[in-house]
Amino acid sequence: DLLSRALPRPGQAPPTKMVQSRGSRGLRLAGAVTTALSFPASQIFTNCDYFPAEFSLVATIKIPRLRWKKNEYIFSVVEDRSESLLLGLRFSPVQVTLGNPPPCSRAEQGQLWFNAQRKGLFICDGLTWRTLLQNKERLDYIENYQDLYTSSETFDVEVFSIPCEGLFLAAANRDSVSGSGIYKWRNETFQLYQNISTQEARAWKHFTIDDKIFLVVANSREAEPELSVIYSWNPQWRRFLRYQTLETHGALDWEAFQIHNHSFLVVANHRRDSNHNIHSVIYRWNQDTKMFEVNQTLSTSGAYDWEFFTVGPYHFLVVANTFDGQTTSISSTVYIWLDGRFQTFQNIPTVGATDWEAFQIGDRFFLAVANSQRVSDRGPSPYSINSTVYELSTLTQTFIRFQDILTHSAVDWEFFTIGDEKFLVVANSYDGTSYSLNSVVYRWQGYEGFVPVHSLPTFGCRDWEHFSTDEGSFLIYSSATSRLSKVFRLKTY
Ligand SMILES: [Ca+2]
Ligand SMILES: [Ca+2]
Ligand SMILES: [Ca+2]
Repeated sequence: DLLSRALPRPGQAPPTKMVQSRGSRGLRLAGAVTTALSFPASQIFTNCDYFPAEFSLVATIKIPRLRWKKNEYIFSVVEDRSESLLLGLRFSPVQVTLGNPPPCSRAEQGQLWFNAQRKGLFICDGLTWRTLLQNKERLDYIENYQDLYTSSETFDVEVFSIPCEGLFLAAANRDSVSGSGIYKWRNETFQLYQNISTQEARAWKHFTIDDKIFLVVANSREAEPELSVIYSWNPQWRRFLRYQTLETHGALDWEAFQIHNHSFLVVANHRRDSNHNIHSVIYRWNQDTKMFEVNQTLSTSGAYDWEFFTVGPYHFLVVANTFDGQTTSISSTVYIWLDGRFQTFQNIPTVGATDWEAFQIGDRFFLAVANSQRVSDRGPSPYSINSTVYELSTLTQTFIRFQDILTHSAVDWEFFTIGDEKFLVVANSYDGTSYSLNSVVYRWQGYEGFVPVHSLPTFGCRDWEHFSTDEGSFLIYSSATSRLSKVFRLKTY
C-alpha cells in the first residue's frame, strides 16, 4: 500500500482530506504538498538490489473534472537528491486515432493508435508507437511464391543471413559439372549470386566464428581423396572463397555447434566403398591456427544427419543411422557432452533414419525422427511407415515416444513458429510408386499433439526450410528428383 507510506503519521499535519463518495472512501489529494507524499523507493523493494525493470501499480482515481496539466503526475519516481524525473504516470485525455500510422512526436505523446489491420493498440512514447496490445499472427493458408530452377537436382537448401548483405540460400546440387548455386534474396525473390564447384553436393551448413562467416559443403562423390570443403565469406570480394578441405566418406550432412565458446563441426560419413559401419568425425576449431582439427570420432552406420541441441546446461548430438549393410531397422544414437567429449546417452530404434529435428515447446523438449524405409518387404509398402516424435522425460531422463506420424519415405522434418503457433512440416519423398506426393504441415495442438492442417504438393521432396523476411514468412522445399525447388508464402491473419 504505497499510499499508506506517503500519508502523514498521526499527529502530523494532514496534507489530505478524507472524502466519501457513493459508498467508497478515499483521500482528496488536491492542494497536498508533493514532498510530503514521497518516500524512498528502497523501502518497498526490499528484496531487490536494484529498482526492478518490471512492476505493476494499481491505483483507483476519481477526478471530478478534467484539468490536464503537463507537469502534474499521479505517481513519479525521481532520482535521489537531484530529483530529476525517471518515471512518471500522468493523467491525460485519451485520443484514439485509427488508420495508418499517425505521426508520433512529443506533441502526440500519450496518444493511442488502434491499428485495425494488425489488431493492435499502440501508445506514442514521444518518439515511436509502442505496442500495448497486439493480436498474434496466425497461419491462414499457404500459397505458391517462387519457382526456383536450379542447375541440377537439389538435396539440401540452407538459408542464412550475412550482416549488411542480406538473405542467402545455398543449394546442394547433384551435378558435379555445373556445381552448386548460392542465391541472394533480391527484389523479394531468390536470384543466383555465385556458383561453387562441388562434387555431388548433399548438404550445406552455415556457421560463424568470431564474426567470420563460413559455409561447409558435404561432397558425397567417391573419389580419392574424398574432400568436403569449408568456404569463408570475403567481405571485400563479396564472395565465398575456399578456406579448408577435410577428408570425408560419402558425406551427407554437416552440423556446426558451439560448446563453452569452442566451435565444432561434425560430418555424417555415410559409407566408404560398400561399408556403412565407419566413423563420423567431430572437428574442433583451433583458435591459434584458425583451422579445424579432428577432435573425436564416433561409430555410425550409414550416417545421414547430425543434429545438435542444448537442454539447460547439457549439450547433445544425435545421429540418424540409416543402414548397417543388412537392415535399416537399427538404432540411432543420442550423445551427451560429458568430461570434454561426447558419450552415449541413449540408443533409439529407427527405420532408415534420415533426419532428426530437435525443438522446444514451452519448457518441453522434443526430437522428431524421419524414418525413410523398411528393408523387409512385409507390409503394404516399405516406404509408408511411421516417423516418431520423442519427448525428453524429466522423470526417466530419456527420450520417450510421444507420437507416431505416418510418413512416405520421410527425409526431413522442419519445425517453425508463427506468432504463438508451432508447426512441423515433413518431406514425404516416395511411396513406392510415385515421387509426386503431398508433404504435410502439422500444427501443435497441446495434448492432441501434432495435427495435420495443410497438404503441400511436392515432387521428390528432399528438404524443407522455413525463413522470414520483412515481407513475411516462407517455406522452401528442394527436390532430389527434379531441378525445380519451390518457395511458398505463409499467409497469416
Ligand atoms: Ca536444409
Ligand atoms: Ca543436420
Ligand atoms: Ca530437419
